[in-house]
Amino acid sequence: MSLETIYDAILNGDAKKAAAEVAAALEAKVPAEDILHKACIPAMGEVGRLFEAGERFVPEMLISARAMQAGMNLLQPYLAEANVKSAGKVLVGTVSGDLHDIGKNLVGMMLKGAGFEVVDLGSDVSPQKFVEAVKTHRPQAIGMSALLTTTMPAMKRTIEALKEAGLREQVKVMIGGAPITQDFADEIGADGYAPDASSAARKTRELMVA
Ligand code: B12
Repeated sequence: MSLETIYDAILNGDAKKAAAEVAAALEAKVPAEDILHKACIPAMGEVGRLFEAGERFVPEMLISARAMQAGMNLLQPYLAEANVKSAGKVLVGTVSGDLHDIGKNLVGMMLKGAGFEVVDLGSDVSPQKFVEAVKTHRPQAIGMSALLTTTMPAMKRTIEALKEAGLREQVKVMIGGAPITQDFADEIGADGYAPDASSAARKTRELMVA
C-alpha cells in the first residue's frame, strides 16, 4: 500500500484496486486528507492532462472517475468526521447540462466535514430545480459547480431564476469548478467563489456570518 498505488489505480481506472488501496491506507492510519490531496486529486489532474494531450478519451476519463469515486466513498466518513452540530444548511449541485460531479461531491464532503448539513441535488440541475429546492429545503447557501465553459452561463440563469422567485436575498450563492474565476463570480453576482473544496467550506462559513 502507498499513495502511489492509489494514484496509479485511479489513473488506470481500476476501481476495485483503488478502493482496496484506499481501505489499506486508512487501515494504516494515513490521514484521509493526504490520500485525497496527494493521490486522488493529482491522479484526476493527470487524467485531464492526458485527455488534453489527446492520449486519453472520454470512456477512459469515465472509468478513472469511477475509480476516484470508489476511493472517495471510503474517504467520506473520515473527511466528514469533524461533523458535530449543523453550522447551517447548504444545497449543492452541478448546473444544467453538466455531468461532472466529482468536484461537487468533494465540496459536499468538505462542507459536511466543516459541520454543514448538505443537500446534494446531483448533476444537470436546472435553474428551476435549484429554485424549487431552495423553497423546499430553506438553505442558508447554495453551491453551484460547473466544469464546462458551455455550462457556466447556467450559473447566471440560476441566480436570475432565484431573483425572479424572490429568493435571492435568502441564500448566499457560492460557485466553483475548474473554469470558474472570482471575476466570473463578480460578473454574475454570486456571493462567493472558491478554487477548491477546503476553501469552499471556509468561504461558506465566512459568508454565513457576513
Ligand atoms: C472526469 C472528467 C469527465 C467525466 C466526468 C465524470 C463525473 N462523474 O464527474 C466524463 C467522462 C463523464 C466527462 C465528460 C465530458 N467532459 Co470532462 N473532464 C473530466 C476531467 C478529466 C476531470 C474533472 C474532475 O473530476 N476533476 C477533479 C475534481 C476534484 O476537480 P474539480 O471538478 O475542478 O473540482 C474542484 C474545484 O474546481 C472546486 N469546485 C468544484 N465544484 C465546486 C463548487 C463550488 C460551490 C465551489 C466553491 C468549488 C467547487 O473544488 C473541487 C475540489 O477541490 C476534466 C479535466 C480536468 N483537469 O478538470 C475534464 C473536462 C472538464 N471535461 C471536458 C469535456 C470537454 C467533457 C465532454 C464535453 C467530453 C465529450 N466530448 O463528451 C463531456 C461533457 C459531459 C457533460 N455534459 O458534462 C473538458 C472541458 C473543457 C471546457 N473548457 O469546457 C475538460 C476540462 C477536459 C479538457 N481539458 O478538455 N468528463
